[in-house]
Amino acid sequence: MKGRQHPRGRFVLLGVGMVVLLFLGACAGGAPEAPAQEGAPAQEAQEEAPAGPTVVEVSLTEFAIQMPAELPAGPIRFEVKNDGAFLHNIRIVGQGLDVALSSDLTGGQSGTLEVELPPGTYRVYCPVGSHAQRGMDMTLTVTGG
Ligand SMILES: [Cu+2]
Repeated sequence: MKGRQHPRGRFVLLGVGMVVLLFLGACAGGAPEAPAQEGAPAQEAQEEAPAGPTVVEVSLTEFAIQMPAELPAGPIRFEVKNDGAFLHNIRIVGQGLDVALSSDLTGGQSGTLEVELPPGTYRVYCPVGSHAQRGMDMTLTVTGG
């Protein structure tokens, strides 16, 4: 009944190991790796016209915002489509910026939002009703510079 090992030490070690792995992973992830998105041919446009804005397709539904969570810094044109039935909008807040579509989109409607995003972290959400609480809320990381 004596000398029973406390398992906690091992769990702490495991936790530290995972943090180190995550850190290494974050450092190694420097290459622009396009997040796999269904049917979004966003890469071709970048190669043909490096000077133009990055075009990002955004799909709004009940209740989710579908778009990449990471984008390169610079001019970005968000092509926003309401693929749901409710009214939706998109608001981007961070780094001193606070932009949204000038009017909410009805179901099926599209809108364009052009904005120059410096590197940093932004909150992207739908300002309509309680849609953000219900899931239309995400963090956008803008990289590079
Ligand atoms: Cu909404």
